[in-house]
Amino acid sequence: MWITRSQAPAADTARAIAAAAGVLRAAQRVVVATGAGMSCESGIPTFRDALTGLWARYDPEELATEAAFRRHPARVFGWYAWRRRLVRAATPHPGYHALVALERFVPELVIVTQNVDGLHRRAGSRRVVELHGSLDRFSCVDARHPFPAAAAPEPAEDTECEPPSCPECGAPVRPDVVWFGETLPAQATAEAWDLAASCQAMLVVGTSGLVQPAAQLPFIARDGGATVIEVNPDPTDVSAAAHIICRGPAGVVLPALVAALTEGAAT
Ligand code: BJW
Repeated sequence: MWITRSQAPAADTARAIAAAAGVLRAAQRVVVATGAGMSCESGIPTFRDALTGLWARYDPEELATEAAFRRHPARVFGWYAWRRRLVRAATPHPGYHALVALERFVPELVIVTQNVDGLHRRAGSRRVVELHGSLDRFSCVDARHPFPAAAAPEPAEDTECEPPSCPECGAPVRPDVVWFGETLPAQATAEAWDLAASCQAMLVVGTSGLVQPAAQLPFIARDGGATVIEVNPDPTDVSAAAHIICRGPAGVVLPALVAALTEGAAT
């Protein structure tokens, strides 16, 4: 993979990338744990970036709850419709394609993501565990009856939007994501926890490590003997668990990591 001079990582990051490549080369099972920063360079704001436009006056942590949806269904449904539009307009950046390429170098590679944007699957990653649900699925707020995505309203404007009603029970329909105070999907959680405890390397990309229980994953991997590698331009709560820290954006560091593995494979 070709890296231009402007995309080349700084010298200390380049050293960390070389060390990370050595760890990945020796690993049988690798988990890539991703958060909102993974999608930043695709034009999707992180969860904790300040909101813009109509949503600027709201705190995302106060919109991402069932209580907020029940109090202001049109506001919360409209916010998610706006985010779905951003995601549909986005394309996976080179870091996503690098994670697909990484599958060639590792016997078993699994992505465990907190993201709800579906970009890993769109890029072509084969094994993706979604911990916080998906923007593309819907269910009613009371019984969680599934609701077809094709029937969900898609406002063309950045606006509040009344949610549809469940055809089975009449309750308002919500996005099938995991809000604060809700439990994570049981099967995805069990799989992620097993993988974290049994991998030889965990690459943690673009998460602040603030949100539980996903924030435990790097610590579980470390306790299980894995080498933890962080990819993030800024220090985070994950940094304490990391053996190797690649300070830089995912769209630069991940392609450089694949380039280092490719060069190593050629020699
Ligand atoms: C780049 C970059 C570039 C920038 N390249 N990087 C224990 C202690 C304290 C609190 C709790 C606890 N246990 C549970 C809680 C409560 C709560 C919680 O964790 N709160 C914290 C805020 C304190 N957790 C929950 O409620 C969870 N449920 C639960 O525990 O249930 C158990 C239970 C239930 C009932 C009763 C009792 C127990 C559920 C959490 C669900 C989180 N859901 C959300 C919303 C999903 C839908 C949506 O997107 O709207 O998930 S919240 C939000 O945060 C979203 C994200 O997936 C998640 C994580 O955010 P992430 O990915 O880390 O993003 P950011 O924005 O924080 O960080 C971005 C990073 O990218 C930064 O580091 C940048 O530097 C970096 N970056 N550019 C690489 N180019």
